[in-house]
Amino acid sequence: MKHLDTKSPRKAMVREPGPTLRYVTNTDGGARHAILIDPADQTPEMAAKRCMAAVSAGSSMVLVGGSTGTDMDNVHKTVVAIKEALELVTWASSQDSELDEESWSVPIVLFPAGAAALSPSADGITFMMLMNSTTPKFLIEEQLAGAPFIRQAGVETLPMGYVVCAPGGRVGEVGKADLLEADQTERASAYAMTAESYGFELLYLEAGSGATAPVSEELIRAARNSCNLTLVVGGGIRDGEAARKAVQAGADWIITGNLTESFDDADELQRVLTEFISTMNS
Ligand code: 1GP
Repeated sequence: MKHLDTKSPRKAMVREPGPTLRYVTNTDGGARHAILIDPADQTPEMAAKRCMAAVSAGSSMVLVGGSTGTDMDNVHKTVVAIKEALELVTWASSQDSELDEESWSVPIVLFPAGAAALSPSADGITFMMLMNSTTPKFLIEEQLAGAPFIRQAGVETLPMGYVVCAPGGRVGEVGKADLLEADQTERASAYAMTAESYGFELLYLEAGSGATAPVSEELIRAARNSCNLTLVVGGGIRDGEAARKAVQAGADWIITGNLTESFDDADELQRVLTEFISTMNS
């Protein structure tokens, strides 16, 4: 094998993990919760209000995205509104020794349907391959279309394998996914090994937004035992007990979308999520 000259300019191009990837993959403190905001379902103001409630309840990341109805305009406006709200409270807490500045400083990460729904203002993007899609569109084409914009904007990429499990919902349909059934543990293992071999850092097991049943514990456990990736689980998780089961099976991150969107009142949402996160980690 030919060795690279260490003085070559290529050496300078070796990419170190950025701050968002380091934050997301640091699992020392146990499992964490992230709120998923779909810009097609709410105004940027309502999104910001829900995020503030979620972060004060202990959520550790904001994902922004949705399978349908998102575009550059609504995604960007939503990211900016959330960012401004969180920055304001981070600044306020830096002026007040009673408040914890760190806990407000959570990343806003794009979770895009494709290259046409991005924002240059996000802290990161789940740069993903929908690994069990049957169409090149979600295996490589959207990624090719989006990469130049992402590089130009300087948005940090979080390399992620994305696997849609039954029932799969809208994302399963749109993504033309060959769904993993609840007992297909060997397939889950193979996807986990493949994701790790590709050099991805995260693996997301998705049951689909609003799924009637979340990803099975068997699939989560099979993936957990087959790789060292940061394991993200979402879709159909409506209460802390379901989240706790996913965490016990090996999930590092629990994502909820619908649960959060069912509350307009910030105080109520904060109460529900505080309880959710406490049960999840019990
Ligand atoms: C969807 O996994 C997420 O991509 C969240 O699903 O809306 O069912 O919480 P829910």
